Amino acid sequence: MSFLLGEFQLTFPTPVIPTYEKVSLFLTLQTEHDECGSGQHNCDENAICTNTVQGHSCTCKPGYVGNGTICRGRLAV
Ligand SMILES: [Ca+2]
Repeated sequence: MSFLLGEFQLTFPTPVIPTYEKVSLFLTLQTEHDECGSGQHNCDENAICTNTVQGHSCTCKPGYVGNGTICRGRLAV
């Protein structure tokens, strides 16, 4: 038995035993948003946004340094 929720696929063994952990994970994924796809992120324009469960992460693109929220170009040597 499996559910397909956007980019997530949940596969449960059959028969499904809806433990608290599984139900909790299911609800978490149902309320998950793709901040990167919807533009609701705070990544620098020179950062790569990666969607994660209940959040997102920002990583500066190659050639830029920073914490993801602020990325500055690195001077070529
Ligand atoms: Ca997210």
